[in-house]
Amino acid sequence: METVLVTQHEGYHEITLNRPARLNALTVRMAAEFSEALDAVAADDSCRAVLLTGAGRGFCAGQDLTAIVNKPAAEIGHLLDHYNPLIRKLRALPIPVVCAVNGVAAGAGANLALACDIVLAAQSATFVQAFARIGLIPDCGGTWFLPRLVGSARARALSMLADPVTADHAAEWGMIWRAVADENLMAEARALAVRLAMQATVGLGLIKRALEAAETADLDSQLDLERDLQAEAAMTPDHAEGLRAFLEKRLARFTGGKPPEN
Ligand code: LHQ
Repeated sequence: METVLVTQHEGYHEITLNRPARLNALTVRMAAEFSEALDAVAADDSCRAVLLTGAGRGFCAGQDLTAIVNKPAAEIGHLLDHYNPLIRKLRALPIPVVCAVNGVAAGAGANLALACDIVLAAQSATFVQAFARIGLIPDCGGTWFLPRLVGSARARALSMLADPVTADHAAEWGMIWRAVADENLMAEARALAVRLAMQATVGLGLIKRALEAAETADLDSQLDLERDLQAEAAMTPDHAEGLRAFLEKRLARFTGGKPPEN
């Protein structure tokens, strides 16, 4: 792979968008390679978290605009058939995805970051819903993520004005988890990925499922879902280990193992 780099660390895969000269702007090829990297994550039982970042000074500048200038307008929307599966895969992965936003995240690049479970950003990074500047609308889930994360008033202004938001501001608004000093970003993001990879993996996947469902569910059905997923979580060896560790007053040693088959 060329436009995406994958480094396999103990417990997690680090995926790096790799077109630094274009601030990692997205192309159809990059989407295909990213998708392949996510399939490899899903196929690797020892992979218990993902860390996504960008090479060079940017995270991702969204769609590569040089690749669409000569495209017939009628084909532009279809480009999302290449990007939407990435958003769906990130949300459906049963393990946590950490995003380290190392620099500007613009257009689809901003929303790719927002699709991740825990987003850290370097203090010098900015988030720009750049679409309105070129007469387009937020995509890659932007119209779904933004109002949920920052509320309707901010979502509307950010989408229509396309003003950059600093990492500190994004954290203050709840758009991301935390802004960190530039020089600490990767160390903090890797420490977070390691920490998550050592947790009760099946349980974390079930938390992800429950929170995703909650975005569109009513309380009644969410209570039922929590009951069902809790029953699944309770069957995992990591739940038993967590309880034992509590009673023995020691740190738990989670394996991420699945519940025994009936
Ligand atoms: C780029 C890009 C870029 C190509 C910087 N493409 N080269 C739309 C259509 C269809 C379906 C799929 O989905 C989408 C969704 C979208 O994502 S639409 C939104 C696309 N993105 C943008 O409109 C952002 C365009 N970029 C910018 O506004 C600026 O580059 C930002 C604010 C990201 C960064 O500004 P600076 O830090 O000043 O960097 P720069 O502008 O100097 O960029 C560095 C290089 O990267 C430069 O190339 P050069 O050869 O001059 O050094 C840029 O042309 C190139 N680049 N974004 N999206």
